[in-house]
Amino acid sequence: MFNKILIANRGEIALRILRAAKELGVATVAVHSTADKDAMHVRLADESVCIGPPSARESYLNIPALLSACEITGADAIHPGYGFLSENARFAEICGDHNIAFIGPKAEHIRIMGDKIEAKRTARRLGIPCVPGSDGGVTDDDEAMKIARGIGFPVLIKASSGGGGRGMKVARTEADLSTALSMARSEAKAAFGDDAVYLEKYLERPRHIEIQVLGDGRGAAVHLGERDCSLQRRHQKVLEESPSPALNPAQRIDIGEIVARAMRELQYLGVGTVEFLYEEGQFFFIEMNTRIQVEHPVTEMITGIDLVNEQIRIAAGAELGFTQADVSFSGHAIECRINAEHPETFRPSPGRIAYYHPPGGLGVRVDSAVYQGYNIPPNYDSLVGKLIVHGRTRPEALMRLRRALDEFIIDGIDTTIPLFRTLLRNADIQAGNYDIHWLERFLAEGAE
Ligand code: MV4
Repeated sequence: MFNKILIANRGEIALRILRAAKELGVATVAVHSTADKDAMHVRLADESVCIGPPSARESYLNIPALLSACEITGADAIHPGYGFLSENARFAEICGDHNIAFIGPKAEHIRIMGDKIEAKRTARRLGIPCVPGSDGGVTDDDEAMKIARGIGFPVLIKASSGGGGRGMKVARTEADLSTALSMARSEAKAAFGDDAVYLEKYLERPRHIEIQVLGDGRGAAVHLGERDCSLQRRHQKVLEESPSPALNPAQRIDIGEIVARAMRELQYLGVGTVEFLYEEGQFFFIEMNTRIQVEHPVTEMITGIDLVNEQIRIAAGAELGFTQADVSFSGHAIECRINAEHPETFRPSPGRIAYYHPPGGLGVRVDSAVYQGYNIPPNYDSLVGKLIVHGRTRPEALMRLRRALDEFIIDGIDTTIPLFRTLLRNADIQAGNYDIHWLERFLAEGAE
């Protein structure tokens, strides 16, 4: 096992990693920007190092500063959390070159999945069902038209370096295709310095369902079920749940087995998430994330498996230690992402938390790094915390979530808590009847 882990992140995920490290008996180093000197992760870690000014580029993304912090403190591993350097293959390699373990997948797999064309080619080779579309990148208009006619309109043009919704263009008819293609290309070039694009059948009303995986890098891998993340606004997830209200147990086992088999073949190491669009009973691969995700607690609550503990153990060379048959799923979990934003306009609301009272009781988990008197800096994302509930059934989880939201008091800033109170009274949400466009439609209609 490692002696000391440096946590290259901030906020709730830094605390989440600290907790896992402590339970493994491993010492921790927090790093922080000058804006985060009063952050809870700094206070709770065994040691801390200031690595730069508020701008993420000069602090949490500053590779030389992070390596120096390892050198100074004697840390032998880095956990990148999510965002920041978590899916930077070059950073994973650099850590290795400096004899520091990168707590994450092999650099090779991070690189493949970061290139969406390569990711899809790999998924297809591994027997994972993909959205019908181009076999690799598309360069010229005639070729694109041939493919589009073959799969049928509407089609979607995606940037290979994109992901998370950036750099996509829909072509509804043949007349739109050439313009959509050149716009997607130039936007991709400007945003990512890479104009490679590919083409897919556009699915009109899918759900976003993702499969959590865990592998030991030596051919053992399991799936830990799915999360339904269809409730999104501007490609930001708002609420996640498991199991998905749209799946039956047979469908869950089918797609889970396909993904687990693929991860065994790949000799995948660490945690990962294979993302699908799901429509009319069929799954279509879109992307794979090679990091711990914000919504991982939903899976932890129904499997009882500590995903961050597993990440650390496996990065330290441990075997998986259990098989698919040892994984069982119990009850239902739902997560709400509480942001420091106005609940209707979504305007960011940094500032001082004047009063803080988190909910508690059976089946309630709050992953947050804020506290009463804490001043939320304006420099980073607006996540203040995650409220996760578990119940034996979905109705029980929903009831518990409404109860917990009513207990949650955060004064002094705007938060999205009132939005969740509204959403959880809605009949579609209660019935699990929603797709990836549901929330935007609901908000546009004036959230009645
Ligand atoms: C799609 C799609 C429809 N058809 N691909 C957006 C984020 C990126 N990860 C993939 N995305 C989409 N890909 C095909 N072929 C619709 C979306 C999409 C979306 C996907 C998941 C969750 C929310 C979304 C919101 C808008 C569009």
